[in-house]
Amino acid sequence: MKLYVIPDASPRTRFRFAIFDLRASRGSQARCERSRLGGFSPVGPPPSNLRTRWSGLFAFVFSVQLVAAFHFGRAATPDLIIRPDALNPTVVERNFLTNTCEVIEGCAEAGLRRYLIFNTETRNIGAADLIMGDPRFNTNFVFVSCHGHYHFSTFADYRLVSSAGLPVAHGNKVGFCLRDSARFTTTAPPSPRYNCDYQGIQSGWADIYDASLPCQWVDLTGVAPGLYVLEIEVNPEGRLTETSRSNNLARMSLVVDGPCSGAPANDNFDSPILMTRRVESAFSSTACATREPEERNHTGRNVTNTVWFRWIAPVSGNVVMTTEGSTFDTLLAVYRGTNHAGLTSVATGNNDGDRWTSRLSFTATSNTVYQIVVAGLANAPGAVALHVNPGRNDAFSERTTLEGSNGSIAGLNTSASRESGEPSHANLPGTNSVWFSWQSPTNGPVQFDTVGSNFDTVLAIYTGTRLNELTLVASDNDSGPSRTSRTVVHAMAGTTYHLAVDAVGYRPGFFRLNWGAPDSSRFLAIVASSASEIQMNLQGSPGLIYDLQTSADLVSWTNWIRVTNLNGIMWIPDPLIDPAGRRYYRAVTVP
Ligand SMILES: [Ca+2]
Ligand SMILES: [Ca+2]
Ligand SMILES: [Ca+2]
Ligand SMILES: [Ca+2]
Repeated sequence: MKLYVIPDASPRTRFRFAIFDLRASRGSQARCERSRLGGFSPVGPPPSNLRTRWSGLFAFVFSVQLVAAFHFGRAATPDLIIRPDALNPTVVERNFLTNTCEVIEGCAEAGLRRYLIFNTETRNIGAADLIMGDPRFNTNFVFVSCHGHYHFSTFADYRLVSSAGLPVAHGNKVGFCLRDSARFTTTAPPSPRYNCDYQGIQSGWADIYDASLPCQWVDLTGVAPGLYVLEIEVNPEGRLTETSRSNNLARMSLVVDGPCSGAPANDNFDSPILMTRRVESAFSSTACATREPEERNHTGRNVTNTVWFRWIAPVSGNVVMTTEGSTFDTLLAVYRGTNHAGLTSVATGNNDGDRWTSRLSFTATSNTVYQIVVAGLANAPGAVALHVNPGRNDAFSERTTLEGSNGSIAGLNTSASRESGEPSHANLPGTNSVWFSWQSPTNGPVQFDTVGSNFDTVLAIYTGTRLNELTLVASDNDSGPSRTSRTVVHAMAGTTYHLAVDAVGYRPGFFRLNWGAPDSSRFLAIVASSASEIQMNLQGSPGLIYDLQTSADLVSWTNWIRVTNLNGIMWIPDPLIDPAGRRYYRAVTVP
C-alpha cells in the first residue's frame, strides 16, 4: 500500500490525497477500493515534487480512517451526463494549415474540409464534485506544448454513426480545462469552484464546450449525404470514478447534406416537395438555396436561402410540424395561397423545437393545401429535416395509410412507444413502434424494407383488425444493409396489411419504409408450355438486365441469352429443351 498526502495551495482544501493500488499489501484487511473513495479521482504515480510521504503502518492506519470516513458517505460520487438538447450541430467548412495545433494534435487534417461542429454540456448530476485538481499532478493530463497547457485526452468521445452503429466520422476532442461553466440547479453552490488551474465540476454544475472551440467537431469530409446519429459519450474509458456510466451517452438523429453543388430541387415555391400523408418526413438542404425575387420575409426576417414543401392535409385536426434533425438554426413558416403575393400566414416557428430547431402547430382542414418554407436564421445554411406529426402513428389505432404498388415514406419514431398487448416484432423487445396500413392493389410478391433508416430497425407485417389478435405475415430484423430490415410478402389483391417499424436496443431515430417489387431477382415458376418448350417466370426490379445461363451439372455454366426485365415480371420461353436431358438455369445480373 502507498498513500500520499500532497500539500495543496488551494484555499478550499488543506491537502489532497494521491491514492493508488489500495488493494496491495494489507488491502485484505483494509478493504480499500477506489470506488468507495467518492469525490476523489484515482491518480497515478506520485508527482516528482511530492514533499510529504507516509508508508507502512502509519499509512495503513491512516487509510483505514480515511476509508471509514468515506464509507460513511459512500453514495457521494460524481455522475457525469451529456445534455443532448444543447448540441446544436452545424456544418461548417474550415481550412487548417499543417502547423496549426488542431492538425498537430490530430483532431483535424490540413486543407479545406467540412466539419460538423456542436456544443457539449457535461453536467455533474451526482452528489459529489468531480475533482481533477491541478493538472500538473494528475496523470490523466499530458502537457501539450502546442497549446502551452495540459490536455485530458479521453474526457469525451465524438462520433457520427450509421444505422449499424458504425462510426462514419470520428472526433478526437481533447479536454483542456474541466471547470464550472454554468449552474443547472438552484440547489447547487451558487459560485464556481473549479477552473483551469484546479479542475473539476461541482455537483449541480456543468462544464460547457462551445461549438466554436478547437476540435469540437467530427470531420464530415467524404461522408455520404443521409441520415445519421451523432453520439457524444463522456468518460468513455471510465477513467473517472462516477456513480453510473450507463447515462454517459447522448444521441441525436440528424441529416447530413453534401457539399453545395447547385440549387436544391425544392428551392422555388412552384417546385416544392409534396407531402400528402398524415405522418410523414422529408429532407432537403438550404446550402445552395436562394430567395426568389418576389419572395417575402419569413417569420419577420430577411432570409436569403429558402426551401419549400407542400402538404395536402388528408384529415382535419391539429397538426404539428418540426425541423428536428436539421443541422442549423432553422426558421419555419406555414402559409395558405397559390403564389408568393397571395400568401397568408398560418403558423410560424423559430426555436420552439428540440435544440434550436423549429416547431409549430395549427388546426388543419382536410384537403387544404399548406405551403411550408424552411430557412436559416441569419441565413445559416444546412441540411433540412421536416416532420409532419412525428410519432403520431405510435398507436396501432393511429396507423398511417400507405398507397400504391410501390413507394417510400420517411418518419421519426423517437417519441413513439410500445403499447399494451403489442406483439414482439421479429421476436425482439421493441420500444418505439410506429404503424402503417397498406392495401395491396395486386396479387404477387412485394418487398418491404427499411433501407435508409439511421437506426437498427425491425419490421413486422400483419393482418387482422385488433392489436392483440394480429396474424403475423412476415417479419425481419437485419436482412437489409446496416441492420436495416427487409422481407417479401406474397400479397393478395385487396388484403390490408399492417406494418410495424420498431427500434432495437432503445435507439430510435429517422426511419425510411420502402415497398415495391422485390429487388432480389428470383425464378418464381416454371411452366411447360408445350411438349418441347418451357417458360420461366423471372421476378426482379424493372430495368435490370440479366445474362441467363444454363448448365447440365451445376458446375460449368454457359451464357444462353441476355434479357431486360421491363416491368418487374417476365416470362422467358426456352424452346430448346432436351426432354431426355437435365438442364439448369440461372440469371446473372449485368451491371
Ligand atoms: Ca454518468
Ligand atoms: Ca428558395
Ligand atoms: Ca407504438
Ligand atoms: Ca435490425
